[in-house]
Amino acid sequence: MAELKGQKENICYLSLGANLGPRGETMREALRRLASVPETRLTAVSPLYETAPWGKLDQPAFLNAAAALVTKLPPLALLKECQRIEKELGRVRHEHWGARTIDIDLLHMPGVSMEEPELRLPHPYLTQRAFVLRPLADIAGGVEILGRTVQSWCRQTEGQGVFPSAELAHPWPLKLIACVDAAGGLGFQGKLLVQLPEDMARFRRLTIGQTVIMGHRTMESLPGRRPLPERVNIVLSRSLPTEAAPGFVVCHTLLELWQELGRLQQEKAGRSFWCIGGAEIYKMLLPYVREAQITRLRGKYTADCFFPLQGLKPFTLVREEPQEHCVFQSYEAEGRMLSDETDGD
Ligand code: PH2
Ligand code: MG
Ligand code: MG
Repeated sequence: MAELKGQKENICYLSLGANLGPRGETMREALRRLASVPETRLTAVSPLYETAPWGKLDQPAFLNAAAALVTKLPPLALLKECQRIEKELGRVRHEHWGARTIDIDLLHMPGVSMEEPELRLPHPYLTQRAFVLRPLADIAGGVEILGRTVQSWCRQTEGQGVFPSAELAHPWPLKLIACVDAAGGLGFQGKLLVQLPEDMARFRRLTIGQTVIMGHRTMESLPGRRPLPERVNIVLSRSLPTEAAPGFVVCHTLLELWQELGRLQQEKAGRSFWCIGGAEIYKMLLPYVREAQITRLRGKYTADCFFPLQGLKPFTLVREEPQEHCVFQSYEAEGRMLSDETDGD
């Protein structure tokens, strides 16, 4: 194997899989913990995939993803860190290839080949498994392993039952905040329906120090077209040129947004990412939202754009706080947090 000097940085590609318990939450938590491994940076995460069990068929479907780390740790030290995270997240080792709350495997470190009892690199089944190759192709399609690119290995495993997982495709779930009238109205002629001091105070309290994600038109509606102070301001727009929005981070695709959120997460863990509208952005990002704070205005106004209220159906209303002119509602997406985990489901 290549000598890994203490201070040299190496790339390592990993595979994550879960098929017991709240799989999406566990995967996200594993990624957050990988992002805080010492001497290591998490540099890329694939979307999550829903995959048919491979090898041992009589077990629940998996969620799988791939991630890339840049690390100064030697392979066995990194393996130990992954095993620690598996254990912390409730991994119990039963049977070979059996069901698990979380599995984190080292796949490949360019330039490293190793055959130790604890660790073989590249991973011995890598080239046969679509559930590994498909997510890996998203973040490292051009990388060569055993003389062929990941993309090319991936094409050989087509038909193994690997599907993008719609609502769980992002490791850092979003929050959403909106102010709507009785009919779901959001705004009229590019402006909010009303400027309600209690709602504005709530918005400020929740988003200050955090990241806000908005569409092009919402950005245009901000006072002086300036970013909201004391917040990272992201604009998601297919066509807005980066230089046309000083003070904003412009993302042109969802993938760019996920990459930006990954970078921000790396910079400072525990930040919330608030989707603040408008209508199109709410609609596009709602599948990735885990918490929604909705201010319901009591009256009905003239509106020309609307919140996708039917999108809140899978959510549970967990709190209602009546105010003078509105009601503050808090919704949570289905799916338990790690801390309430009981048995596998
Ligand atoms: N992991 C296994 C065995 N089989 N199948 C899928 N779909 N995903 C996995 O992560 C997986 C598997 C052993 O680690
Ligand atoms: Mg495995
Ligand atoms: Mg493993």
